[in-house]
Amino acid sequence: MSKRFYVTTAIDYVNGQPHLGHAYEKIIADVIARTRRSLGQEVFFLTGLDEHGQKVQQAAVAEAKTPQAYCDDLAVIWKAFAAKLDLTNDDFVRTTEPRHKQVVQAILSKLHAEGHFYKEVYRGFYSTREETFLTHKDRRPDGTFDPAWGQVIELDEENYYFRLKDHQQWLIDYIEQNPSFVAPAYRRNEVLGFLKNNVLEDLCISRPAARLNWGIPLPFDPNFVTYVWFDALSNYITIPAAQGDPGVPKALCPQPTTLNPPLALWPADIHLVGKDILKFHAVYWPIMLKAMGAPLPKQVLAHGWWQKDGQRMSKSTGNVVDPVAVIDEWGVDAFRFYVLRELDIGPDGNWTEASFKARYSAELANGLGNLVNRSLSMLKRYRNGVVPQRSDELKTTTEEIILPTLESLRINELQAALQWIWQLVGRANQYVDHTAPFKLAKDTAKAERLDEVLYNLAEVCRILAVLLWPFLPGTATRINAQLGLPGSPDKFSQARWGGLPAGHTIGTPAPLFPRKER
Ligand code: ME8
Repeated sequence: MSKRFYVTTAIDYVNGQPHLGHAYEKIIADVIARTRRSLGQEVFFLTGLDEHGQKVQQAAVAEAKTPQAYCDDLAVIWKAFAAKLDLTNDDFVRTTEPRHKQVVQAILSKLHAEGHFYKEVYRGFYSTREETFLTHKDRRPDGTFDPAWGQVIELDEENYYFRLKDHQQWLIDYIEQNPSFVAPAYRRNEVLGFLKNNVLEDLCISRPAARLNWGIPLPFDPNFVTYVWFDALSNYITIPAAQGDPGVPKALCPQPTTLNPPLALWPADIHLVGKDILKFHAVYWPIMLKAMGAPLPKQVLAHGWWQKDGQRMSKSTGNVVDPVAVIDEWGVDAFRFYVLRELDIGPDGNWTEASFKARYSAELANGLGNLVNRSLSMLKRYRNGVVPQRSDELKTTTEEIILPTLESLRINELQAALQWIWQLVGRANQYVDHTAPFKLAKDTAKAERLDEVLYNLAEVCRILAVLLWPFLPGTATRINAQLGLPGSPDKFSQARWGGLPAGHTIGTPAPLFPRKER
């Protein structure tokens, strides 16, 4: 039994409709999952919804629904959204599912029994919007709180606390000894800076049921529900635990696995998250896991945030990008391409309609689309669609691109991989211009030369489909079909020069990215 490559995304709050930021994160995870599968690894890709807590409860009340009915209705939309993005997630977790709740309670029982929690009265400030306790350090010089915290109330209540600060030095040492645990490197430095310059507060892991009842009851005290972040972070391990994963401590698995061989997922290979929730994943989560006695994930990979037209996206000002509308108009691959090509994993990005259209036109329609369409159309027209004898004229050029593309993909440099692939698109388009097959076709004495050119172009198209598969799966499959090849080009081992056999008849060429006159 071999461990699968296990990649997760943040689970989204189900208190509204999916937006560009959600889509971006899920697409990155999908490209990573597809890449690993194409490299020949077994993969498990998990995404899902964060359904408990005050925000969801309030949103449900606003729609006069029970929280569960509200979540059930929205879960349909979010699952359809995952399909719309062409995600290949292997599972979809909802934190209201029994399989999740059962393991969260097992975690809480174990940590409670082992003395990781204590009960204490808290007197102080509380942000209802962020469901977070605030301290004097969070106050501005004039004594007020930043409006981003929403309504801040004074609280006086008893809760359970997790002894986080006991593990502070251990975590600093762990991150220093495991440099790839947090990526990119500047995010790791941020986490280390935070840990070295602050004393960790113990984490409040409960909310009194009298104030908030939309949560998982504490198994050892029914007057409290679990703090939503404790509940949500646990999803990464509850799904493996629910299936009896051999990598998860037995005390957390409700029953031994019935799968043969067992599904071995834990520890996760990559937790993909936005920069705003890095502290939860790089500080709270590893300490929670250490207390559970579970191995730590290999990496927390933090991506940046999208703005639109240089401003924060916000429903109230209407400054949002609706991914579904963009996909309906331009196609899912155009959307996937833009977000991955425009923004590397790490920095913040800015969506503008002008740059979306510019990339669509230059790189997709005139770049890739034009190359594939003219290459295959000429093969159809001049050779009746029959692939000529193998020729190796573009072999070295192509191999010089395949290598760094795969290297970039192995280290999750997705933008760099796309840049390499488009170098091949550019060189092949130049090759068409230099060799001018449309002129060669007019001279029967140049038939052999035309054969060479047509072979090289068709073979580059085939290899491009293989390299593009993780990014633009629909387009890659269409290129394959136009080449008359069966199935999807979903194994990088197919990216070897000479795979297209002489005498093979291609399918019907058709534009991949229609030009839009707008
Ligand atoms: O934080 N650009 O959920 P969420 C890029 N439920 N990414 C963005 C973004 C933007 N403009 N806006 C949001 C939560 N995101 C918790 C997570 S995980 C155990 C619990 C990203 O719906 C954000 O950074 O507010 C996060 O990674 C994800 O979308 C879900 O955000």
